[in-house]
Amino acid sequence: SPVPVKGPTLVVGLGVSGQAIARHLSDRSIDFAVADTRSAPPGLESLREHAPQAEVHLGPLESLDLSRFGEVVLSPGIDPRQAVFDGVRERLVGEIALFVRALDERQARDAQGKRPTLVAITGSNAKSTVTTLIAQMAARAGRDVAVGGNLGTAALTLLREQPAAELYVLELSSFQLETTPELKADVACFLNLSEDHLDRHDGMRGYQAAKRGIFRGAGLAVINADDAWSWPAESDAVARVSFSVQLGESADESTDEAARQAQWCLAEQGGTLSLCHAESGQLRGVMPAAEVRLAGRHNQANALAALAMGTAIGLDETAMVAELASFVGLPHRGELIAEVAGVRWINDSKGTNVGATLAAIAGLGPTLEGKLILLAGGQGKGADFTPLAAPLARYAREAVVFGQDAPLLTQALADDVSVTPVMTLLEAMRHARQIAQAGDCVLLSPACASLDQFPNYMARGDAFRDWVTQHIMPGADCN
Ligand code: UMA
Ligand code: ADP
Repeated sequence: SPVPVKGPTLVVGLGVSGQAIARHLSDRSIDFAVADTRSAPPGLESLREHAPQAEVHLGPLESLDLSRFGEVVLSPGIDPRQAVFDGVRERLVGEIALFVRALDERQARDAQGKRPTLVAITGSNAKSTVTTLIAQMAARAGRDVAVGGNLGTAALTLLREQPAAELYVLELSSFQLETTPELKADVACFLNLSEDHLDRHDGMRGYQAAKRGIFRGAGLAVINADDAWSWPAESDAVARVSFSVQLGESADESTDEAARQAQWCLAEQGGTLSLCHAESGQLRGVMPAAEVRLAGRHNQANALAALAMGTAIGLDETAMVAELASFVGLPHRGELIAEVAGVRWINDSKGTNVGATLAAIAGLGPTLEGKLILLAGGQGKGADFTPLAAPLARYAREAVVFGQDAPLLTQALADDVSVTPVMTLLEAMRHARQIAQAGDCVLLSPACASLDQFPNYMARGDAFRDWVTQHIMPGADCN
């Protein structure tokens, strides 16, 4: 769509996205300025190198006259609801809007009107896992695939560095989707929704509405039959395929009916629990569930989502199954660090909200001979921790809670499970070592952000891995 107002483009934010946006505009000789509220944003030096002519504004946006700009392109870390944008609201877009426009332009230039395939994934949890999985399936099936978005490499950087890719796979956050007028994905997958980022969205409904943006202009919606929050709105007229890991009846009638109708599901095939595909009323086993390398029921859901997407874009099933049998997952997501004296130590530091930690407990709990020792805590972002109480009562020996919101966790859990509050992750690990018995699993899945005690979730997971490697693994000292 054409830019409505004349004037240079304003790029807001100079992080990973802002730098990619600036490059993209430079490449097209589009006149632009950059603003960042930070005094020393990460991309400043590189911008001065490749676009020395660009005007740069650092500090509060209020001191900038926004009316002299045309389009205003926001980085995802910038909240578009801020009053400072009131006068330019209809001119706000995000990086992904520019990405879609570039695909449009490319298609218009192509002699055959060809357009690369776009697969997009959103949800509160499992985005990175499923995005990586579908991209690796595609690579294994021989596709020239580019993968990124919220996962790490900005979408516009992919376009620049892999311009000839036939398939773009993007992980998209609610922040990226709310500034994308129409994504036009060939396949748009909404994995699940649970409380997160409620500080940036107007409650669960607002958060859901932002994520539903993934369906705008989509060819096919891949949705979770077991999570009604992931379903398109009535007004989203879009074809859909769904996946389910529900076995039998549940407490929720609306998802019961949806689960029965899911095209991708779990079922017994010849006495073996299998990932199955229902085609024209016939259920066919695609692979035994136990052969999916990633552990737990939640990862079987992820596998089904990837199969649904891969099938929709015509990937070879043998390649997809081979990938599912070998993909060991990403670091910090249910990552097995050690198994010593019958005790497994698992790093799920990316479990930064209650939904992720619930999935990890429900996924691992039933597989244990012993009990779970959960290490949780940090910044809870205002979430309600009480949903953790019932699964912990069932599977846990103890919850060891640390960090800023340890008192809130204790309050929410102590009636149902034994809780030990400590100050730090280090103390939590030491305590876990003392109480663990053979058959147990020590699970770091904090249900919280790490920022009170660590630079990010990766540093938190690294601290866990390093300590386990040094103090638990054979040959380690015993301090
Ligand atoms: N910031 C300012 N002032 C500014 C601009 C940014 O203070 O003017 C702050 C933001 O509030 C934020 C930080 O700087 O705390 C980074 O913001 P950004 O918009 O510059 O972020 P990028 O570096 O462009 O990275 C973004 C995504 N980050 C966010 O959405 C916050 C990255 O996802 C993503 O990998 C990258 O684009 C490429 O697409 C990270 C993330 O944490 C991993 N995402 C959230 C999540 O997964 O939960 C949504
Ligand atoms: P995201 O990119 O959405 O944060 P990740 O793939 O990084 O997702 O995984 C984040 C967390 O979600 C991990 O802690 C993981 O254990 C948990 N998780 C994985 N699969 C699921 C699922 N199907 N439902 C809920 N949580 C899940």
